[in-house]
Amino acid sequence: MDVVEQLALAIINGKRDDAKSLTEKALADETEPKRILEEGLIYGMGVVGERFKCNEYYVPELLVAARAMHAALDVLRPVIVKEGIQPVGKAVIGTVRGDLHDIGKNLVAMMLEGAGFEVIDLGVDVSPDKFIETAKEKNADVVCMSALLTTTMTGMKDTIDAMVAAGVRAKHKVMIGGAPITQEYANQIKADGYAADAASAVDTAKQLLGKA
Ligand code: B1M
Repeated sequence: MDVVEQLALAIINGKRDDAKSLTEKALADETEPKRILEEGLIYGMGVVGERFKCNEYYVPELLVAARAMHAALDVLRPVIVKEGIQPVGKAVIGTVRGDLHDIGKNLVAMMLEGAGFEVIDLGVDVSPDKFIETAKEKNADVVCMSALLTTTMTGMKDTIDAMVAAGVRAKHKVMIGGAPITQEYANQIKADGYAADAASAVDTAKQLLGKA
């Protein structure tokens, strides 16, 4: 097993220290950074996502894998930036106005990052204006909204309506999710995509950008 395969395994098994040292070793061995990213980090997180989808992994395994992925990414990021490797896409993500739940949103953010997206995380209680302003400023491909309360999920429609009013709706895809959200609701408010969990969110985001 070469160093990149070992790195993927470290991520799958949530071994943070190994992920960091294997990334350092791969770079020291002059392994192509793109290969470290794609066959180490992204591949590893892809396996984690698949295991999560089929209930082989649960939230704790996802969190330790994410921790390992971030440790590796911290080492790799400056090299990626220097080499000008393009992300799969840019995603702005946040929990909608009035809603403070962020565990699911954080999982979605980290799975997107693990899949090679640049993720701008606005946190919780995000107003429609903040989503729009950031999406415009960062030239985001996709605006990702999470909601956990039936009383706040209407913030998704408010944001889409505000995007229409601001004339930017066609510029950014919109993906939504969260416990009370359904595909029917996504259709109703004219979101472009819905995902039931963090791993499916990666598939949906890629489909929306034609990169599936
Ligand atoms: Co709150 N809470 N909570 N809470 N809380 C729920 C959601 C609730 C169902 C509990 C209940 O009554 N049974 C209920 C909502 C009822 C409803 O609206 N139908 C509720 C309530 C009522 C409240 C308060 C109003 C309670 C009160 O104060 N009276 C209050 C509201 C605060 C506010 O937001 N303004 C409140 C507060 C809190 C805490 C702060 C204490 C805490 C949040 C801590 C935090 O997030 N940092 C909390 C928690 C932890 C929960 C429960 C227990 C767990 C939520 C969670 O993190 N799940 C929840 C009950 C439950 O679900 N068992 C509950 C784990 C997480 C991994 O799942 O977020 O669904 P989830 O994310 C999944 C998918 O939904 C999906 O992917 C994720 C991973 O697979 N997904 C997306 C999520 N976002 C996505 C976005 C996407 C795609 C997929 O694309 C963009």
